[in-house]
Amino acid sequence: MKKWIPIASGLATGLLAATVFFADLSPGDRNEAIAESSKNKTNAEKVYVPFGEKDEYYLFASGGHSGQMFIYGVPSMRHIRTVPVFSPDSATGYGFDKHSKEMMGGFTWGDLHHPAFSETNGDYDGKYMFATDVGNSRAAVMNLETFTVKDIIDVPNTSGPHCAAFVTENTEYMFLPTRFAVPIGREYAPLDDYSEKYRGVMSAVTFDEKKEKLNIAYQVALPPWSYDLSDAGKKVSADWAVMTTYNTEEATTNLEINASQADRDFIVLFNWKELEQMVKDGKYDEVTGQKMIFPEKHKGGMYLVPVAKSPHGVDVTPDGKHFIASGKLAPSMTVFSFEKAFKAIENKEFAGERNGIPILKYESVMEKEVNPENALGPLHTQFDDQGMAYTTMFISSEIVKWDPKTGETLDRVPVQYSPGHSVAAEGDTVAPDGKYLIALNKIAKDSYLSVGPSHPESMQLIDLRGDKMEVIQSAPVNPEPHYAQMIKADKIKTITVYPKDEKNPDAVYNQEETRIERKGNEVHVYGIAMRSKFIFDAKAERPDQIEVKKGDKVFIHLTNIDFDQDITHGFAINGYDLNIEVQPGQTNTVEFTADKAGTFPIYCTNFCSALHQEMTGYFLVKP
Ligand code: CUK
Ligand code: CUA
Repeated sequence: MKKWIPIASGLATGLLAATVFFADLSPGDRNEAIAESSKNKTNAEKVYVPFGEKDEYYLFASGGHSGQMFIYGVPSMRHIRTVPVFSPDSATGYGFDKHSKEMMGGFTWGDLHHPAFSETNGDYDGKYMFATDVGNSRAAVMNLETFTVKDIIDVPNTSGPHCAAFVTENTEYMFLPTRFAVPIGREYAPLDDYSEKYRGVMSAVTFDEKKEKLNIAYQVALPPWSYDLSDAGKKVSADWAVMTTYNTEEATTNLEINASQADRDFIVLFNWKELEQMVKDGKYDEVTGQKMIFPEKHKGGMYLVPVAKSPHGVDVTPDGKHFIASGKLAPSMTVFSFEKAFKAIENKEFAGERNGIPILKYESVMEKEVNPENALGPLHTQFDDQGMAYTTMFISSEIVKWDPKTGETLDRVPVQYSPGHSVAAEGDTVAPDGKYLIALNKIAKDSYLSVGPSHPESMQLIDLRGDKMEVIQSAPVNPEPHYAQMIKADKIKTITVYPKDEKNPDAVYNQEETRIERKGNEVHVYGIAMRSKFIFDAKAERPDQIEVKKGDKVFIHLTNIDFDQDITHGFAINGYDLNIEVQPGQTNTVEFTADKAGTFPIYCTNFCSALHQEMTGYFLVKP
């Protein structure tokens, strides 16, 4: 095993590694490898994307407590777009128009931790992106033809579905375990009743692609522990999923000490096909409108695997044969075998149970413990095309490359600083690409120009193609990417304009149909936006004027009839705290009460033509 030498002597290590690496190859491969490495491209060239060309991958980085998703291009690491998911965003009018405001459900922020692509046969299909909100316990789905959020649901009985918008091989489910245990229905219960009344609920969420709606299929009432990271099985383990837990001590205060007492916590191993069958067989209770499985009452489908205390990440290998757990407090990565677990379950080799869930013996499921020398704080693991593992070391600030089969450490690279997750190209699929890895660093410190005491986070692009990992680009990012997903760019098929929807009663596609209708104290405007004017009622003396009475309920339906690439219009009423966006071909509605009398200019907020400045009108409110 190669010894880890600090950065100063890194070059010597690199040379040594290169020698070993080349010696292992056949002459042909060896020449090719030397030719490749002798191209000696500078890092700048490796990340340079010439004008007219595009990046090879999309990176979707979770925006943490911004409630947004950040879209980057790889390898340039250019920030392309911020897509609001759980928080309103005036740049796109998200949270202001009727549909997104309703989806937001009155919440004004979210904490987006884990994004996950929809999958077909274990591969990203480029159709949808799912995400979870730890802040207000929600889940969302984004359509990748338009990069817009289509549905958000509340996840009842849980508090902070931290982990896991991780999805199964054919997007049958995403499983959302709760980070904080709460009483079912979030009813009041003193913390003295914690073990008895509190629960850690896992929710199985389905997605109806036709309706673009999320639904909760069933929930499982687990013991009152904290559920952390999870991953869905693949191939041989496709019917299974795993998640880590901590605080199996059931501490209710001072968690940093009390939740770390026991030597072991658990990984929950569950068979979702079996849970699905249990629900079909009626083995559940109806609670708060949900189908809730109580394991102490209806046994089956769930098992506990002991693991080093306070585990954080758990990741399934691309071949689906193993799952690897890492814990902040124990400096090791533990490789577990699904096959061994299946055998132990078949033979009922249990070592007791907790709350009706059988405990498997550590020795009968564990395959190896891997402890790279001086590597501290392992958190999350990603994989390349050869099945090699890359684990982030939060404390020793590095990525360690290792072989899950042998446990051998193959390479290490320092990152700036304290990586939480990393993400590999196509990393959560059954066939990762192996080209790039991005370290999602929690702390940037001295990396960029200072913007005051609080610094951005940093994302560092690592080239995996050579024999040594090499950091080739670094990009600042807003707080804070917890996890990310990297997908081949050609898998995503965006549309350039919204197709006409003649069935939409709110849409108008020509001037003759524009009109303002009054029904009691409701005013409905059916207008169009086009370069470079608004037409709310073509027959009126002033077609770009809307007049209402104070107290009226106003509905403005606006269709952008510029069926033309990148011609987006905005619609704002000056002084009314309103701004929506209509993308090419789109119809959007804003609904509000005219509670202020007076004169309020209307204007287009999104640059659309040389006469953008002239794209205005008046909103008049009679007292
Ligand atoms: S978690 Cu592990 S570093 Cu995935 Cu929310 Cu942040
Ligand atoms: Cu329309 Cu600016």
